[in-house]
Amino acid sequence: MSWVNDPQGPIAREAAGLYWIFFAMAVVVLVIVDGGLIYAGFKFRERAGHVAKQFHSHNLLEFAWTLIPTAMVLSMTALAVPKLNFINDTSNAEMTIHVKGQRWSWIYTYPDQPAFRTNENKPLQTAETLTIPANTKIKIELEAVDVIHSFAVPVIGGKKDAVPGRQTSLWIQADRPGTYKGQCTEFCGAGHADMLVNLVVVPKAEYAAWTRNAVAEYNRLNPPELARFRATYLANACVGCHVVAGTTSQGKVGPDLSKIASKPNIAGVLSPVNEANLKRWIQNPQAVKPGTTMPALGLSDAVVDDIVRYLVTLR
Ligand code: HEC
Ligand SMILES: [Cu+2]
Repeated sequence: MSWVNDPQGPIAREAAGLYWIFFAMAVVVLVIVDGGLIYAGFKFRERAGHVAKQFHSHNLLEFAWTLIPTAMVLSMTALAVPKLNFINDTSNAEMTIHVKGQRWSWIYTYPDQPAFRTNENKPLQTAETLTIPANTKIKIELEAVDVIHSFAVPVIGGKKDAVPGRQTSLWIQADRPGTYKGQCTEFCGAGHADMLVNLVVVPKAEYAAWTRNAVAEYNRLNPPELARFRATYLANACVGCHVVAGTTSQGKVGPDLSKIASKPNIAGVLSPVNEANLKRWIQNPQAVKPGTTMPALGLSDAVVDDIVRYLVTLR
């Protein structure tokens, strides 16, 4: 399924239409230029008894090869500008989702409306997956925390850079329910290849039910008594390298920590998995396992204590 053959939303459809027109123009140019070159090469090649005709300042030819390309470029512009305006027009969106790019995951914050509010009285946030209703114009507000990332889901179209210190936006819309793959398209470091966009489109009529379930699941995985410890974990660099299911921690560089408290050991070397050992590991992984690629982050004792109190609940 590629966006040119099988576009799944209005933006990709507009872009695919243009793509085929430009492709046809390019084929015509290829045939005329290379065809003429090959024809002339044979017909006028040097051979005994034949002298090639020499000419320059041929007005008709010079006009033709100036005017035809100019007309082509101008017509491409005339075709493309209205499409670009359409693609860039984020007005009249039915829903706005805030998307934050950080090494190496996307964090989606749903609208600040009662339906999306969690037990923390904040709008629902997800990281693995962005779920939207079908046939609905969605505005995406983009922000980047660290370096430039780029949000793109080719089959439904739309692509925009997320730039630190600036807010950019685009809109997306999918014709049909399904799962669509996208990717950060701006190289952003070691975990770049894992910075995927997993877009799930549900039927419009089922979106309210999806929202209820998603909020309930979030509340189940994020009980209020752990709020402070979890917040400390989520505020630190761990999230860029580790997954904790149901949270915005979706880094794929290190092991999945969703069930760390049920594991027999830490990094294969330190057991059991308890607060003291986790603290030892986080404060100085190199001392526990020389050569490990997890860095010491130089966090204060208090911060590490909070983090390990959260980790021991993950089973
Ligand atoms: C730059 C990436 C990176 C960062 C940042 C990072 N880790 Fe890790 N972490 C790793 C890697 C890689 C491993 C695997 C190390 C090994 O097995 O040698 C690991 C292993 C672990 C383990 C053991 C997992 C297991 O399954 O045994 C724990 C627990 C852990 N990290 C917690 C943390 C916490 C908490 C933070 C934040 C304070 C953090 N990490 C920050 C990359 C990172
Ligand atoms: Cu990125």
